[in-house]
Amino acid sequence: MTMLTIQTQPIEGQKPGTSGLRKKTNVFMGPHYLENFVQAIWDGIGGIAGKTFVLGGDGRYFNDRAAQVILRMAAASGAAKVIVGQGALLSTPAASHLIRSRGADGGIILSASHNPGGPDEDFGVKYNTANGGPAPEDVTAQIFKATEAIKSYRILEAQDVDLSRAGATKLGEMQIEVVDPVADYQALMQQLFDFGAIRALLARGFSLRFDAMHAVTGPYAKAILEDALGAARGSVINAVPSPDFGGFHPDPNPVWAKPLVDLMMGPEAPDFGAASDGDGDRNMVLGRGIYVTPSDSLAVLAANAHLAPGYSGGLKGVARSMPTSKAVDRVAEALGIPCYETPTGWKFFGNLLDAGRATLCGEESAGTGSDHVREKDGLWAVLLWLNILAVWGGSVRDLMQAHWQQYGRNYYSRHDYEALPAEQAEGMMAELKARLSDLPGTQAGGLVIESADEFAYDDPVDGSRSEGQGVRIGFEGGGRIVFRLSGTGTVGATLRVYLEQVDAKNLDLDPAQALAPVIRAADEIAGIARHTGRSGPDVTT
Ligand code: G16
Repeated sequence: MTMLTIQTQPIEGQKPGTSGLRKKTNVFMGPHYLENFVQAIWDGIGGIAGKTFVLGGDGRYFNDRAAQVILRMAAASGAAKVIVGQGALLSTPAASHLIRSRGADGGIILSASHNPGGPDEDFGVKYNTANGGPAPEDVTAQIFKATEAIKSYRILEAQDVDLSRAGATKLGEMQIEVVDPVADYQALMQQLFDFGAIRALLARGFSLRFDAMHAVTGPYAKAILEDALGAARGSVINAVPSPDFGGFHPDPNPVWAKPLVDLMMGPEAPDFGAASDGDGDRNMVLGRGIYVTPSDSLAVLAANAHLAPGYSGGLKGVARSMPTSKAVDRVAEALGIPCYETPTGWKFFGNLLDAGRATLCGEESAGTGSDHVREKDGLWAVLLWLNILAVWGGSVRDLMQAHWQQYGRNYYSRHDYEALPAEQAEGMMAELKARLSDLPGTQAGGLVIESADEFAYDDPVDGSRSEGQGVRIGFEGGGRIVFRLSGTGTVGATLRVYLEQVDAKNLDLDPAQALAPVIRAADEIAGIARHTGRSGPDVTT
């Protein structure tokens, strides 16, 4: 085996976004693109000699090839060991768990999450640190700096490593351990949840449908929901990971998981429905005839987590991303625990979880998780729901109704305007930011604006400050709009408009109706139609 040093030069645009570096697959497959970024990771973290890493991905197109390149580059730079998921597969939460449980120095996850996969779609590379979580901003800044300074990368000339079977092997001097991607994760779930109670619930005829969306959660959901818990065969659908996710977006929301939503709203609905995304960290939850917004899911899980063994001691605190609805805030208040508001991006929860300040975290973008790993975790959320329902005894609808009666209801929706020309989206945001100080006291959509600012986050653990994290508009009575540009898209700019209205009395309104004044206000305040020329959002969730 020969160690090669390949001359290269910086490639523009290798700045990690909200969650790693995401680009079109053919960009990643271009000359030196993946190699430059991987070498920049090694350089950005101060070298990898003698270190141990975890490696796996969501099985999308190029996952297998990229894994082989990364193994050869890790061996060439002196890594001691890489623990790889069989077939180069690992869900994001399972990778996070492996990094933690094996005491690894970090890990690389190959995924563009909920973005579609295939030769013409998206690919991504994400670096996680030793705590199992996404690299924080200071680390991604070092990696980006290294992409701008790179002159060469090191790679071993070698045959592919056989990743099709679990077991130990070597590449040059580096050890490779190929592991069953599901086993360790399943053991962790068994520690956190009362599998006996869930099994009994399912044995009583409680029916469920889990849509793995042709993505990585399929094998996990089959093993846990069907094999271990006894859900009827066929309860997990689209369970075989495919490189292009069957041609769909593996994004568990009412748009991309419409067949599941239709089923849950129809006469044949099972008791419980759920879906997960490309890399298994997102979740969507539904009951018969009811869709649970991710923000509500976080609030309900926080209020009832103590019903599951892993959380029976109560929660130390909760955290939500800024655009996530404030439903969980009232639960935290009632429980007498702190509630943290962080910028969008799971990486911002890491310090709070590590410091023991928060136990549960969640985001409007279909993410919920806890301190069991340092990523959001789709199947974990499903199991916590099932454990709660098994103990609580009622349906999803009953649980939501009881929750809203106690805490009031936060009607919530997100409007996405996708693939906008970047200058157009940035121009709109700049105009909006310039007007912020004039807005309080004025009216929009018939609502009185109470506050208007741009969110900045001061991390209470390490004191770091993150500015420019989205524009917040607050209305009298508790309504809210947040405007921000996505950090995960790969084409142009995506404008996200987050809409929220609180109602303590009317708990059964159509969300679109409850939110109508806030939606009108969003356009009046930001001039969305004027700037974008669009009459409405591309995706409403
Ligand atoms: C990632 C991040 C999340 C974030 C989401 C959307 O999720 O981990 O924290 O909420 O992107 O981010 P944005 O609004 O910037 O597009 P995932 O599931 O894509 O890894």
